Amino acid sequence: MIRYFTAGESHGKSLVGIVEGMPSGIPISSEYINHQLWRRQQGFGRGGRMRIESDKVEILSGVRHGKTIGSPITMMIQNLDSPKWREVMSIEGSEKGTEKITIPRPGHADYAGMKKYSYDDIRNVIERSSARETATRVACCTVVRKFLEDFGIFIGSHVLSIGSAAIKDRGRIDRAIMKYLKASCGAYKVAEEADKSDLRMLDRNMESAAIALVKKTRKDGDTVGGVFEILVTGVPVGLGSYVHFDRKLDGQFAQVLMSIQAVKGVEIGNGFHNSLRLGSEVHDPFKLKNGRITRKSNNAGGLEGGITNGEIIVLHAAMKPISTLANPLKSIDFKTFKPVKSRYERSDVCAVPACSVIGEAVIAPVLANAFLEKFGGDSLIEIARRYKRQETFNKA
Ligand code: EPS
Repeated sequence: MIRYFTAGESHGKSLVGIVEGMPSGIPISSEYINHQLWRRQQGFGRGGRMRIESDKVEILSGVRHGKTIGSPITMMIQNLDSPKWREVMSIEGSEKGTEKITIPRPGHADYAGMKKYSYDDIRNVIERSSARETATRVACCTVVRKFLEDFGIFIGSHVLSIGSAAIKDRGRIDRAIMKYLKASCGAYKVAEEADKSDLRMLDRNMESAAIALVKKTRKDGDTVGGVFEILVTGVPVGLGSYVHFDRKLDGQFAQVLMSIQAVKGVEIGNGFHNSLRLGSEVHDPFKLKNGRITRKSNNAGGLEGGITNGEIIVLHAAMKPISTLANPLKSIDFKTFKPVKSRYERSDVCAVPACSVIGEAVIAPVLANAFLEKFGGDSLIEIARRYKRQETFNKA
């Protein structure tokens, strides 16, 4: 099974990730990973830090002559901002002379993290709870994503709403998406189209409204969240389990998406909307098309009973507004226990586009592990031999 691990503080020297359990023979390059890192850094509404960082991965182990060799893959990303933080983040030596952060930001991990680890300096919490960590997560998951792509499974995403600026004409967007999905890279074509927009929105009118909203939010010293959609194409029937609660794929997708900083809601297919409708309106009737079993609709989002049903996987995730506000909320100074305004530390106003790219990445290991569970093997060649694509799709 594939596992990965990330380490590193936001303003420390570098971020490190280790991916373990990758089969051998998967072609991979730092250039391929760097493109995903670049995508994660884009989006209107990001703060000053993104003008400093230019994330590039250095692969330190597990890849030889451009292919995975089955051993753990170690990757490192330098924090270009770190020289300014050398004293504050010093690994050795005393804390003397370093300012202690004692005012927690509401909504951030600051207060709960400080209490959990008995800190008198919230800097220890800020550094690791920061969404900077997702740079390494994307690097690790991109290696896994490449494995899926080698079997024709492609992941893409786009943004549905930023605050109250939400796509209204869903039918028009769906028609555009259906056209994009015909590309050889399936759902990734949706990602490429969304990448052309500053907010990764497929509806250009809504994008303008959303950009205006982000600008106003920044001026007001506030922050704004949003909702994004992830699509996966080329997924065979039967990944996951209805037998074991912990192997149900919908549960596993929810876990990894909820693990992204600031994500507070996940929906599989039209989950919430379905709850407002009758069963006869929700469940996706079967039909035969060119000798293939398919559905008239996809309200289930490609998952029934915790198992992939061969339709496109559709996931939605909601990101709350970032909790660092330039116009801060009330807090308490834990040095004096006096009420004060919360601290402001450089941050983003809106990071929903970045979050959607992270969402694409984090679901890859869930899918890859379910794929390996069914078709497993130690090398790309061995797995390819076991995976007979035609038989695993919905043939009548
Ligand atoms: C973040 C605060 C900001 C963001 C950061 C996440 O960083 P800084 O405190 O250095 O200005 O830019 O995101 C990233 C650095 C990144 O690479 O995504 C936070 O508090 O979570």
